Amino acid sequence: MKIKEVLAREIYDSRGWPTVECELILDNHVGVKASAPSGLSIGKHEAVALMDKGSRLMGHGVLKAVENIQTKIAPLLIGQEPNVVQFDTAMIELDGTENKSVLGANAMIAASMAVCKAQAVCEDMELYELIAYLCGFEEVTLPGPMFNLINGGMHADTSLQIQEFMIVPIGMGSFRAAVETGVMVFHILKQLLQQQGKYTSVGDEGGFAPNAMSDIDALDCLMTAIDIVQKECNGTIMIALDVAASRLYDPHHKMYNWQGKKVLAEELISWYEKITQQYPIYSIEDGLAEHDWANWTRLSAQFESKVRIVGDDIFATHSQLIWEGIQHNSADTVLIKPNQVGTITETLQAIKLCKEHSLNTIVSHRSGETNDTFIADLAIGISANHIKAGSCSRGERMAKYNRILRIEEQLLYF
Ligand code: 2PG
Ligand code: MG
Repeated sequence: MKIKEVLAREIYDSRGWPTVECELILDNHVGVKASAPSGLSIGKHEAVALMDKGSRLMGHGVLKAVENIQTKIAPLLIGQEPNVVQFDTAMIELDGTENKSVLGANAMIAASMAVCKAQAVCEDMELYELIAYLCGFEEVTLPGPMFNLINGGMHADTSLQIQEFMIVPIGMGSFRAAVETGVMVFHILKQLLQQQGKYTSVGDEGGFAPNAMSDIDALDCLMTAIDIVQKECNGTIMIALDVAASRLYDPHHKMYNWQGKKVLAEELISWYEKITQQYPIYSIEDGLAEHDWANWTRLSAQFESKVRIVGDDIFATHSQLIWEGIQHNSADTVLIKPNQVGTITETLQAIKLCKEHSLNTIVSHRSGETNDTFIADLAIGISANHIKAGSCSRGERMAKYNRILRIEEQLLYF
């Protein structure tokens, strides 16, 4: 089956900003669509999304990226059998830059995901099956969910410095049971916040965005909710944090702006040490800034085998940076966000590198999302350790978890 038509358009994401959607129509008239998510705490190594600038939509329009699909990327596809590896290779060459700034990473990732979906249709496979096949994996396992129940940092108007307070249900027996646990903690947490007179409106990723709370207050409140639900479930509920510390870093003084003071990396690490003694901390993501490589090694050594140290901005899903991280023992876990690198083929290369070096993987959404559920299939296809797709609310977050629930059913009964 060949690609007959390539369409691209501007659609709107969960924050109401424009993003790129690519649609491919095959010979048999079957169509597939894919859309680019967008981040807010963006790493400096991330592939660059092309924005129109100017006054329309406050400069956030993506019509140039849309046009790039229509005029430059489409000729690579029309009349071809969909083959994501061949296509990505040609598209990377056509772009010709390190950071995907000519075609735009938003155009490229939307096209790359769409081709991957079209290839799955042509091969008569589920998307996660094709992804497993492309990686050479014979079996798949479901990821464990990480639910971001309290939103801070750049994702909400709160005074919380930590960007994400997540819960990680472990050993629940199934993905469904893990979701049930997450949902229960979410609803109990809402009641607790209401009792304390806090706002229960939600931030960008569907987690609560409570007013007048310190990071420790948030941890305490989350812990109370966890304790209540923990009594009713079989496994263990732990906490994962995304500090998104690049945003707290002052490169000039090599210090962090932390809780009203300027502190050294050592002091931040001591704070992490203290909280891991008080709370069941499973992992710490971006505990240090992307510029602070030397201290990442120190952080990892300090928490080795106690708490997972997760690299997001520092690796930006780039194999080269992950390789450097392996050399320096910077982290034991890598966050995987396809739009950070700009194509699915490069994302799968980064994942293979992680697997070869026994690094854990967490497939992640972005704070600006659409209803595209590609990352759910990606997390299963690569047997990621975890998926983080937001809280237990907001349709664009739940769409990912619901897709995994459906696949879990398929894997159990077929
Ligand atoms: C992160 C992500 C997703 P953003 O930092 O891990 O939660 O946020 O998409 O804003 O970079
Ligand atoms: Mg992060």
